[in-house]
Amino acid sequence: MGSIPLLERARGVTLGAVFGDCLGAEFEYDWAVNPLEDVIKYLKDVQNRVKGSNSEKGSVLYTDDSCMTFDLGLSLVKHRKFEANNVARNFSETYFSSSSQRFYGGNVSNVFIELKRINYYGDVYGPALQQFNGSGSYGNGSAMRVSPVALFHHNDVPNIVKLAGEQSKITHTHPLGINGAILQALAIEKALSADEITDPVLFCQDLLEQLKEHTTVTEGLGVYEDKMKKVIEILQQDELVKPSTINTVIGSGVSAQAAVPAAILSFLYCLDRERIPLISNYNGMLRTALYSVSFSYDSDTVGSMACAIAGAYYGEKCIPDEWRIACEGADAALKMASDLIGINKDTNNK
Ligand code: R7I
Ligand code: MG
Ligand code: MG
Repeated sequence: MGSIPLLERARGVTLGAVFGDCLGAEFEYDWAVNPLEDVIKYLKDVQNRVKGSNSEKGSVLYTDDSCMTFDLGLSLVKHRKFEANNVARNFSETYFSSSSQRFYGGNVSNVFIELKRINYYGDVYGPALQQFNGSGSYGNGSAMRVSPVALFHHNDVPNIVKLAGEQSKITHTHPLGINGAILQALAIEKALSADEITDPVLFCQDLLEQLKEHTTVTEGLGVYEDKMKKVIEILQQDELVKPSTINTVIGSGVSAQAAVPAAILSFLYCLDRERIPLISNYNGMLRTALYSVSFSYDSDTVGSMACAIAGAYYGEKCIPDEWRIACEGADAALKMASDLIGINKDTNNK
């Protein structure tokens, strides 16, 4: 994969994030008898629809995952640095202008209401601290939107970790929420920097080591240690691991400690083309997308995070043209990646 240019891979990250969200939104909490077959059918149906029509551009809508990714990424592009108050404003204003169609998390709206009340002024980290009687949210909402951080600070792991954590704290202050966002950002960065991943187990071990080395939030790290151990056990199994097993062993629901490891597993599990015979004729990006979405709990979010990691490795061209046309926000996502990588290059050249 080393031959794929950085820009193509960076654009694969943001397009992947939107693609996984759009594909997965159809299957959120949709328990089917044959989930993988259903996702394959939907993937093809949309492709056929686009081929037969000129009016399908942007017809598959994204959800809060992409809303918040744009809110964060476009603020980084505009200010060329992290401005917490501006990011808080973007999160909240987008929510109030579109919440009913975007399926935001159940409790995060309280943060947006309070941020609006203080007019995004002063301590914008305060409202999130009040969530869940003061323990903060461990929802996956701060991990699902983190991909711009890996592009903005590409090649700079300490700053990726710092910014992934800071942006989390605007809405998610629970240690599991913060470390989930950091782990997801590190996974994207690692995939973006990898020539060829020949040892998925080592990839997992390195990721966990990076998280432990760089995070300043040590509480609850054991939860991620346990989860990543389970991811490794699944990667080491010879027999096919069904989506239902992932749901039991790792989880794929709304918590960061389920969704982030599930996304990482999806990408790594599908590196081997032959592993899941039903999808062995698809490219690595699509294998990841189909498998991650088939877990069918928080499928838009697991799909979005898995495809952001896969996009970093395989690049933007692995996403079919028809889906690039169908996904709402695809062009904006590609432009955002180009802008973020441009800033990253400028910063590194200084
Ligand atoms: O994390 P968040 O932004 O939600 C993101 C998810 C993604 O799947 C999106 O696609 C969207 O569908 O929602 O929103 P939060 O409201 O902070 O957290 C989501 C849910 O996680 C909450 O509604 C709770 O059910 C659960 N949760 C908790 N439950 C108990 N105790 C999060 N933190 C806690 C907690 O501390
Ligand atoms: Mg969503
Ligand atoms: Mg979701």
